[in-house]
Amino acid sequence: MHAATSIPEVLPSPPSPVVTDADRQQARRLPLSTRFVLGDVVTPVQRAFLDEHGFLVFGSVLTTNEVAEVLVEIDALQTRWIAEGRREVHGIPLFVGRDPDGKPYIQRFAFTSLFSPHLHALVRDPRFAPIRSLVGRDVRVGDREKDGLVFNRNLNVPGSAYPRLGWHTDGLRDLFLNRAVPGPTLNVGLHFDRVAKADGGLRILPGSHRQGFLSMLARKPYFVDHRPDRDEIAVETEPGDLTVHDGRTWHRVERSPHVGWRSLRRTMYVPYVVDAYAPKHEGSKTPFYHRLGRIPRELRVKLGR
Ligand SMILES: O=C(O)CCC(=O)C(=O)O
Ligand SMILES: [Fe+2]
Repeated sequence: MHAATSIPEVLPSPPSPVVTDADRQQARRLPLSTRFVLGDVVTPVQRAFLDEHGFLVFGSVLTTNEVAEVLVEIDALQTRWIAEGRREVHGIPLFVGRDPDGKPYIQRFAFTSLFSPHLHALVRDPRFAPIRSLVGRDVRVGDREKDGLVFNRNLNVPGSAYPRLGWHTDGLRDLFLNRAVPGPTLNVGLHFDRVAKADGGLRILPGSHRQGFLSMLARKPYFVDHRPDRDEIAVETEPGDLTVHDGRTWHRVERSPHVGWRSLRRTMYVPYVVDAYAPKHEGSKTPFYHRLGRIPRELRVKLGR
């Protein structure tokens, strides 16, 4: 038995909004670049926009101060994990590359809320209750599930372990984890840098979550395809913005055209989960897609490509 594997608390969330045809029509008329305001509840039009396009952006959900506080936590975690020579957490590999000065730089952190009380508390803040209502009822934070609370730092330098990410849906990963055809899961991201279309960043095929299982399986070759799609849109973000995307949408992360620190793009993905409790622990097996990704990534870092 492992300590502290009791099921995390179910968090309060308001009821999901009732969506009418008028709401759907209104949502369809809004530009795809709409930045919504997060209130005490998700509005029917916001829900309709997510259902229609597969994603939603809420502007300035974290304050400037909160953004800075999270970054301090992550820097502290980097110092600690580099000093420990840590390579993985609970079977999930850390992506360790080099920063613009050639120093070791963690570019994908997993399970951060297990190591930072500050982050553990932040993702339970009442302001996220409406976001949780989008995910479902009886939502918990998956501190120990999947990859936990993930923090990404995309950087475009020689030796970067994570400059970009090829086309994929997140649903297929859930398929490998659960061995079941995935229903809708939502991915909730917090953003820490100003990233406009010209800076690279998140690209999504709007509406692709509605195209069925076959499209999810085979519309593009997973992760190796980085080519722009004529139907893709760029999700532009400001520090403190929150995004929600349906796990079945096709998306990718475009490499920044800038180099060095100017290319830095930081995001945090919050695992709000409703499915059967499946915690990871020390000694958990590395999922096969993480084992697969590890080899080319570590080679790239070594060769400084
Ligand atoms: O960096 C992002 O915003 C998205 C990352 C992503 O798609 C993933 O980790 O599955
Ligand atoms: Fe993804």
